[in-house]
Amino acid sequence: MSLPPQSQPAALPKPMVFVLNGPNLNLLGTREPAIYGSDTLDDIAGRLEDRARDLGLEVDVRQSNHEGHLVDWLHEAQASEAAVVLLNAGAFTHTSIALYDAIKAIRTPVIEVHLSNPHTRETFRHRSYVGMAAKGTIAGFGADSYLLALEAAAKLAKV
Ligand code: CA2
Repeated sequence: MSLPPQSQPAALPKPMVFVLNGPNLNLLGTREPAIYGSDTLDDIAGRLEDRARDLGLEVDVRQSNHEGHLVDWLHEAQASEAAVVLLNAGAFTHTSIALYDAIKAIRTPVIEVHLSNPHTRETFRHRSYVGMAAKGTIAGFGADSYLLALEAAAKLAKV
């Protein structure tokens, strides 16, 4: 026997995954396809939303060219009890002690994501302040890096 709709328990909210993207990633798909692929950030967001639905997760995909926005969003992830953050900090990866501190300051696990593999590129890309603070890193698989990171996020969120 099924309960009348008003007596049914409310559906549990799905774990939220913030997907934060740093400088110049708004230009994805328009230039340097040999390095970054031809998908736009909107294409990647669509693929993440589809996979998140299958995994029982919600995704909130954002991009900013401003370091402080990324810091604020990391704080927001913790305050809003997001389950996991996927962070492609772009070039701030290699420069930002503010992002290192923000990742260390929150309990929310952060997965570092890169389209390319920075270790096969210029030496200035070999140091990652984000990677020094992150739970783990997925890099070098193009747009699939984000999808692979979402699989890891599902395991961390235990869905
Ligand atoms: O491989 C990645 O995902 C990077 O985070 C991309 C950053 C780069 O500074 C990191 O070392 C590795 C650069 C993003 C720039 O995105 C563009 C997209 C289209 C055209 C030009 C730049």
